[in-house]
Amino acid sequence: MGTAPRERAWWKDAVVYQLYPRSYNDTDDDGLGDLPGILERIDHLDELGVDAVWLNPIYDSPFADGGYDVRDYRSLHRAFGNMEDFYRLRDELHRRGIRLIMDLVVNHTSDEHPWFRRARQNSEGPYRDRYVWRDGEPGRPPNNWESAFGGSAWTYDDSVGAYYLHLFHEKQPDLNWSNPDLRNDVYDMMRWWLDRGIDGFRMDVINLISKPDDLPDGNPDLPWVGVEHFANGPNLIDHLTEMDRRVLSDYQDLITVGECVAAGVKDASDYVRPNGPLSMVFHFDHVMLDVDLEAGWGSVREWDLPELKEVFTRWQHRLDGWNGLHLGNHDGPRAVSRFGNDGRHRTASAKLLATFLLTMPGTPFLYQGDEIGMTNYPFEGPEEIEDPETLGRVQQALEREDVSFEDLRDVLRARCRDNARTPMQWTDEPNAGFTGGDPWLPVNPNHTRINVAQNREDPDSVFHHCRRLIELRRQVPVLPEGDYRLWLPEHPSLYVYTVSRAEREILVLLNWSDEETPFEPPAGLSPGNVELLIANRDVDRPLEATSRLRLWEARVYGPGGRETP
Ligand code: TEU
Repeated sequence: MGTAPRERAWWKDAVVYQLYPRSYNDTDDDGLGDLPGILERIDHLDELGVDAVWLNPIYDSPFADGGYDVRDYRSLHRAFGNMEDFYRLRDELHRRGIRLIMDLVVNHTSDEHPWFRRARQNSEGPYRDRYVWRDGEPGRPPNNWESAFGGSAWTYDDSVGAYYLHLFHEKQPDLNWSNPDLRNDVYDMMRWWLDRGIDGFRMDVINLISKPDDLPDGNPDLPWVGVEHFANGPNLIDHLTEMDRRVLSDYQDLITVGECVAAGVKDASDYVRPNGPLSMVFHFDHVMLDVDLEAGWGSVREWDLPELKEVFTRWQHRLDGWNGLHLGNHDGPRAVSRFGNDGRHRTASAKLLATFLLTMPGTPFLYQGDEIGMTNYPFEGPEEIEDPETLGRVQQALEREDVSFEDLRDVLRARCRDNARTPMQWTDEPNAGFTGGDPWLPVNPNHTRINVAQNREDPDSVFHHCRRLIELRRQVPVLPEGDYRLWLPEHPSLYVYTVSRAEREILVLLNWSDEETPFEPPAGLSPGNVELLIANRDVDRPLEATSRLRLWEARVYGPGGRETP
């Protein structure tokens, strides 16, 4: 550390590891990962060198949607452990300088949450208004909005004689953020966790919390009908500002990451502007590239590299605030299967993707398993799937059209959220060392080749490449906050950019393709006195003498001599 006091927020220099607890490591052989399991593997996180861990929900839940259906915000699901386990994990992470980020799921609760149970029971009581109800006839929902998991977003509740809104599973009724008591209770709950020493929240679909009162029909041609009304809604900014004033601003040094569906740079700029309520957002623009907007879920669209460059470049240049960066999470295919080549060039392409993620300005989130290049799962049938989104969508497709499960297999293999949720691959042993019991989701058969143990032994592995990149990011302060500039925007297979600040410039060369590709430094790009900082293949020539980049080759150049941050 320099002598000047650091006024900069810690999260600007951080690399965050997203950890999906259910699939990380199981210590009691019930087939589900647990907090003691994370603790057992804490050295893995430490060696990788990450600065923070975001845990997907570990709250008490019936698990209709992987824990995003919370039954009790203030207790943990038994399978994960108890609060003692939580405190131990928190302390051991903190002892290693790793911060802890929890998932905040407040667009909806479980239908088993006491608020919803009371709301159902008593039309006069104070809880009814905490959810979004509308009168209606069975079979004629209040509007055409769709659930993200297929079908109408409305379920008729016989006992109440009205419809309730659920933008996700029918066991996830949406909360009514217009209700001040609800907001107070949410803020109290947030304080409860912050007082337990956590370092921030990742806020689930936070830009969906404000719905317009008149609930207008959505454009039926959009892949998620109604999204133009329920995303970035009328009172969203007010709610976020109030949350900031009433809770967040009382705590120092928090990270707040808003997951924002269907938010463009303009919307996002309002949420992350300096001193705004959120530190950063996750947007979906790059993960939507393979979605055919007309055909929706049941198709996979071919995308090309210039489109991907355009997305990242737009966010780098136009966002008025700090960027959150990710290439994958628990909601989709594996990064290497979606953006790389998970066949013959898996190792090289996984390293290229890590090079990209970890040299972009902003805060990178590395999803568990990507540090060893884990791939999609070869799904054969619906019995291997737990994900309610995939099951809902498959059912919808089978009902509507003349298709069979076999017809859907390719789409499903490309899209299913369980691709990212299969157990972490620690070893080549049965169940990949994840559990001594029956894993809740099948373990990818490729764990015999792709696992942490093997990665650690091999100095050329994806793991060691990620580890070195994280170290490099720490030593080169230009990277998190420099100015990004794209070169060769239209080149179909090379992604070339510079990140610079003051006199320092980092050059990143990525051959994002299966072909060896000629390379000539573009006019105007004259990185003088450059040293190779890291590469994913042996580099036998200096930059000036380089005329080709090998397939999936990634190189990072910068000024010689590293700075002390
Ligand atoms: O995801 C938000 C979301 O919109 C997802 O449905 C995503 O678009 C889709 O899965 C992509 O295929 C968040 C959580 O990350 C997800 O796990 C939850 O299911 C969802 O919210 C509801 O809480």
